Amino acid sequence: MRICRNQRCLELIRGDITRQGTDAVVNAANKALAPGGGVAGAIHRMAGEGLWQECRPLGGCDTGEAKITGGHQLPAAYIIHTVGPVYGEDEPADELLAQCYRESLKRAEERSLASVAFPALSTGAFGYPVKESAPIAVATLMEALEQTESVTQIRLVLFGQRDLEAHTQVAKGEAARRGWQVQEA
Ligand code: AR6
Repeated sequence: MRICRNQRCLELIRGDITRQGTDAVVNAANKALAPGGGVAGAIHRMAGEGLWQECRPLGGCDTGEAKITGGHQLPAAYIIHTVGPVYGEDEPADELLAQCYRESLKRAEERSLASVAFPALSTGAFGYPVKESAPIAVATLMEALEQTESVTQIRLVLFGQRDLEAHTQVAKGEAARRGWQVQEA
């Protein structure tokens, strides 16, 4: 499913972030930018040792910030690493989560990239309930797409069917409210 306005689209799919051929993919990173579990583990495994070598000298990343590296052996040319809030610990969680999506897009804009794929940040090991995170992710990305220059295509890649359905429901509601067109896949 895609929602579009002014040739800018937010697409929602079920899939694996490591397999996306967008200009950049976003990593749900830890503060050390080290290989870990979930998305970070999958990205580092697929990208290869060169990614950790590039990440190590970057000095880590704070919650709500984003850093960019090459894509190494991923299909995407770049990886944007952002550290989401740990639910129940990092506050204000909603603002920090929105900031992760916005800061990631700033790194993409600095490189004049056109397409970026995101996982559902913070909703795995960091414990953010999808019911609460989905409206933040969708609204933040739609608002960002109204202001970006180079980025015109954003893909939200959800790992499970329930996560896809939760985000799709929110996206349809926001599309109706903000006058975006819904294109069923
Ligand atoms: N593609 C797309 N989504 C995925 C994939 C994948 N290959 N694998 C998992 N997900 P998480 P976080 C979903 O835990 O909550 C790591 O250990 C998953 O189902 O990757 O931000 C890091 O090192 C969930 O919905 O990220 C950090 O320490 C979502 O992606 C910490 O976890 C995010 O899950 C970051 O935690």
